[in-house]
Amino acid sequence: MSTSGLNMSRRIRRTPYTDRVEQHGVRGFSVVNHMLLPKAFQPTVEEDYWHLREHVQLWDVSCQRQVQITGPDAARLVQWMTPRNISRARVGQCMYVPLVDDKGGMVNDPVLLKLAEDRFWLSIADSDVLLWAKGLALGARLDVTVVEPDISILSVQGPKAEDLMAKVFGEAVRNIRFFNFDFVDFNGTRQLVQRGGYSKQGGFEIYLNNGQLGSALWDLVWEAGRAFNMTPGCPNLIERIEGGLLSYGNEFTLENNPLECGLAKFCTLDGSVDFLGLKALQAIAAQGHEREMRGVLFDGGPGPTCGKPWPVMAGDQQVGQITSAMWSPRLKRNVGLSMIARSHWAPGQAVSVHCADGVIRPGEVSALPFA
Ligand code: THG
Repeated sequence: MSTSGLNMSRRIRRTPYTDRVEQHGVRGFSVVNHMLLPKAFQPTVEEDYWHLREHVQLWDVSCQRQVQITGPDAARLVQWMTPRNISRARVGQCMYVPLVDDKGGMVNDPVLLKLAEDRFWLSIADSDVLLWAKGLALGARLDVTVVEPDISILSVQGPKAEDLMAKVFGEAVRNIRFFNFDFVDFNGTRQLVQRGGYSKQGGFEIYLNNGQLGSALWDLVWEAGRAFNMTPGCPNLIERIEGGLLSYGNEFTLENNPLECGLAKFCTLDGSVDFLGLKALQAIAAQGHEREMRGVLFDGGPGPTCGKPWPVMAGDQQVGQITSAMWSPRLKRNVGLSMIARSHWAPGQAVSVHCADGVIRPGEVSALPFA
């Protein structure tokens, strides 16, 4: 049984695609938003990596749950939660939005979809935004409804994604621009398709609005994918790190603010946008944040799995901790993500990484994304 190692129960939610993922021989799961996320299919992450860069993959990322906010105060609530100015977003547009609390701490980093002037989805990373949004709405007596709708994202990632999607859903999908969405017909149902996804190889996400249709959607895309050398896949650790895509709970938590996360460009702090953490982030910005997200390139051959943070040292001073790392078969070095202290965050600064196998691997700080 492919779920061995995880004791399954109703709390760990299956997805509409889990049956198919198991049939394809998934080799393990993680749990995100209380829902299964496939972790591997090919024998090695490297094989998946090269395939993702050259062909196209089908990913069950249903764990990217939607928090739907509707009603007269919907835009107000969304803006209250994020320092990014959403006032000029058009219907059909997506935005990557940091969510912060009153202290400026990161609550989540979802993709925002504007479905109508009074209707939004937050496509969330791994934290309970549904409860946070409901609590804020109740406390502030906002006229909104906050629910988790029956939406399950099937992601098509890789350089051949556009040709495959055009074959399955028609040529019009080619006109969808990055971080925009449109609707396609699927067996007489209307489904939202967004260009984007959790890789830098190009792709689309299908926001299936009826879990009963999961296997049928998987099968349709899978059959068409045969001509494109499609494989089942999942977010790839090597590709994600190289691309500088951050993972909530790994690279950053509620303890971090968006400036530390390198998300300053998504923060309007001049007071023209009113949100929950404005005062706190203004104070942090005035003071200057003390650490910031960077890449670390390091040698010493492939390391172990980074299951717990690895200290990043400069001499005997700890200047950071690696929270995700992997051997890059392309760069022929290890690539890692770490917040780095201001004193050492300039690219090129020499550091050493104290890995869990006891080996101290020498390296240097890098800008993100890695070249
Ligand atoms: N797709 C959807 N929902 C998601 C993710 C996703 N929710 C959870 C998680 N992933 C959120 N995190 C990210 C992080 C980065 C991006 C998307 C979601 C991303 N960033 C672009 C980049 O870095 O190139 C550009 C962002 C921008 O410029 O606006 O795509 O993958 N549905």
